[in-house]
Amino acid sequence: MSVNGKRRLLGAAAVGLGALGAGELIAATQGGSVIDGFGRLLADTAPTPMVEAAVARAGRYDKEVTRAGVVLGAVAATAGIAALPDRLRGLAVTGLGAGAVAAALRGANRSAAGAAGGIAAAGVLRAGLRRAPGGFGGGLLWAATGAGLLAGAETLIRRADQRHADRVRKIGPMGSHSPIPEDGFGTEPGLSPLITRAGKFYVADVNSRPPRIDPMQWRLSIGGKVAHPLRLSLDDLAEQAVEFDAVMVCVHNTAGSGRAGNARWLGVPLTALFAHAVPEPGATRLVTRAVDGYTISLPLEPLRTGEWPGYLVIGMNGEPLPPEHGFPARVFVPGLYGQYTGAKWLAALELSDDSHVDYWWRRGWPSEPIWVRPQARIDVAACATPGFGGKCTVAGVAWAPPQGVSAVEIRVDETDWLPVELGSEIAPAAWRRWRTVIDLSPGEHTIEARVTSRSGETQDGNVRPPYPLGPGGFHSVTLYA
Ligand SMILES: Nc1nc2c(c(=O)[nH]1)N[C@H]1C(S)=C(S)[C@@H](COP(=O)(O)O)O[C@H]1N2
Ligand SMILES: [Mo]
Repeated sequence: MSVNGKRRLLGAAAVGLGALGAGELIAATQGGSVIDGFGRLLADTAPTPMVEAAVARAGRYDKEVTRAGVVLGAVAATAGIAALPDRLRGLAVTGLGAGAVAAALRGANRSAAGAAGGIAAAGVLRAGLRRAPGGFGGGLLWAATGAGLLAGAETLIRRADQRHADRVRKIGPMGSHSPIPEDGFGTEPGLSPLITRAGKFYVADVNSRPPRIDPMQWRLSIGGKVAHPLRLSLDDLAEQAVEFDAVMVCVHNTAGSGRAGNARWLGVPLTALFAHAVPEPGATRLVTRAVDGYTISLPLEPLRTGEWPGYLVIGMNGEPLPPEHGFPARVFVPGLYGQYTGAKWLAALELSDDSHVDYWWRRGWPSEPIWVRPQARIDVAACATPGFGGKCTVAGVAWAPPQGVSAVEIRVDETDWLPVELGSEIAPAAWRRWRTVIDLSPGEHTIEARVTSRSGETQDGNVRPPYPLGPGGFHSVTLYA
């Protein structure tokens, strides 16, 4: 490519950054976001193998990586447009602009006003590309302005999210003031607390940022194939809520990773809701519908009878659900993986027949809910005098919801499995802490852990990827004794 050609592409890329910055800032003033919308578009349309690879690599930074990917993608797309023949360029700019508007309407905080950001981005893009960017200095100015506008937009969005989170917290305590549960282990450096604080609890969803739902306006509608449709406020729900302890696990939680958390939840038993709404004959599925257009559906019968105890959850660890964990309400059936257990940010519960098609099914995941595969995680593996061998502490958490954990064992260098001490069980569906002290010879050792559930199932060591039935394999760490 000629020097001029390269310069033109770089100049166009700079214009792209400027246009995106302008659009994002305008969208942010209207409560929306072009970038989050494009991120959601990506999550909704990327082929499943690509999503799986991205989740595996990005880990807990998946949202940041998605947003950065959108910015890079927009910049690359503008450079690509500049390389097009003149007659196609106008068309491509219009296409990208339309994409930006569609994206702004798609984000978790979909706002019609936010679409103004998309329109602005398209306008700036068109004008900027028409006038050949004025050489190196001009390109730099576009890029710097774009970066500045993006930073401004990010600040506005963060402030709005913070204000919303503060408002949610001010709703006040949710649940009894029952003391924090104890398992007899106290605190141990490096060992997960029995209850995962909201700020430490993993966040997994298809959005870049949580929707901001106004607690005063919000009502949950329970409808579809029911004899008595209901519309309930947060206060109505709080009256009937009970507390329960349970671990929530993402299907992407491979051995040893942190996509699992244990909390004291507050929720209305689904059996009580169904008793009020009265399902009609022909209702076979409970569709949990979120404000962001996401749905998860569950078979109705086991939930109606209580065979699977499910809850409409409104509180977490004594507080309202934080925005990122689904404020104002979510459905949770302990023992089912997060992506099957019910939607966060509920708009409606709908009883339907089998014709409903779920978000994940379209993406190739099984339609039957997947139960959490029992797993033991090693949080601590440390020796008193590294280099000299001797006493080493190994500790962690294990879960087997909903039946509960009956035993955890570890093994050193693939020798015999050894039992460990268990903390007391606060609830079968919750995680259980474990620890042991072993004597090791000086040098490097491999430690593995496995759990046995109360139903008698012992974790096997077969390594499986999360897709399509949940991950498998032992958590294994290397310890220098
Ligand atoms: N509305 C909505 N609900 C959702 C999701 C989502 O993307 N959108 N993701 C599900 C998945 S995959 C998981 S693992 C859990 C995660 O809940 P958490 O973020 O509170 O840990 O929420 C579930 N509920
Ligand atoms: Mo998940």
